[in-house]
Amino acid sequence: MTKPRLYSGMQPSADSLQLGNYVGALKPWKALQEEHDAFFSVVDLHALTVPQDPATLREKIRRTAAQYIAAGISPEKSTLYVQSHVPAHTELAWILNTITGFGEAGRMTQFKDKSSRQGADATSVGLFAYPVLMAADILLYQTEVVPVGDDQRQHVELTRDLAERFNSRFGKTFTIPKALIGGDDARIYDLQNPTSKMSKSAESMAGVIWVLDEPAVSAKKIMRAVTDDEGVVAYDREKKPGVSNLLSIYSSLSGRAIPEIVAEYEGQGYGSLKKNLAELVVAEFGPVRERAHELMADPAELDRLLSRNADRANEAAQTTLAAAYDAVGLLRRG
Ligand code: AQP
Repeated sequence: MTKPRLYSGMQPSADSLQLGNYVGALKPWKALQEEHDAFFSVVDLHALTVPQDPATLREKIRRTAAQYIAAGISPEKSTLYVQSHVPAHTELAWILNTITGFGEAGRMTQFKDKSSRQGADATSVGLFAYPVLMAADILLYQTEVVPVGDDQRQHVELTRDLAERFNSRFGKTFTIPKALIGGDDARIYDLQNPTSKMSKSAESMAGVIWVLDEPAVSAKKIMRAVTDDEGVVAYDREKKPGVSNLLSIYSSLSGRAIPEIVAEYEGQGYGSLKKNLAELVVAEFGPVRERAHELMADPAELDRLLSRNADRANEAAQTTLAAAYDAVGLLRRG
């Protein structure tokens, strides 16, 4: 029996991925690749929707790919490639742009958030069209399952709407994908600002745990995480966002349920919870960091591996792109 097709990606927008990317994406991807025909992309074209430094972007793309592999994404079991190596992404995005309403794209909350933070002058058409490129990413592979964080739910809904619209106007061309959204526990918040999600582009790095951080640096950040004055280890997102976030991280890395962890730390202050969590993070990321550095030490081999995977992705993508071009009535090259 063929495995269901799965697609997901991450932006190479920093030197290292952060703990939220690891818990919310990489860890579930690793498990999902066993039961799916998975495509995992380093979505470099998406990263260009906000300013990037050309001198460092190339390196960030390699580093992101290396971290995928180091965290357990297998380039043999899965197709692990760089988005810009498969031109069909932007070609299909153009077709989808022509069936996307201006108002519809303008309602995307991520666009509204990012554009209001940046101001109108710094906001590009690329940022506006980001969700349409994401729809193309997904639809190109006849994807059934899209594992993403809750913040991406609206974009997958738009993808479904565009696929249904295209199929009803031009005939069945695309599979209608479904989002696979992690639970609330899978969302990780900034350690210094525990009501904002942990993010690669956070204003301050003090509350962000990087996968490639030195162990002592990660441990220090955890020991300094914002909590509250109560001194009671309990899970309550509203009243105790800092402690609840530490518990979520603990639970997702240890695989243990939150109530069990709460019971273990009953009657103890936050110190021992933080100390043990720091040890967990260091133990989890140590081997990932080591493997990522090994891979990054041989960029030529990493590039070859990405190129082989891009060939596989190109093959699958070309079939869908040709079908979409035919459906809208473009002339095939003779
Ligand atoms: N804090 C988080 N908790 C859980 N999951 C998270 N993800 C990101 N942050 C958290 C998940 O990581 C995947 C890749 O995200 P992305 O790189 O495409 O962009 P993002 O979601 O915007 O992540 P960042 O780190 O905040 O990047 P920047 O700063 O570049 O925008 C997604 O599946 C996401 O849900």
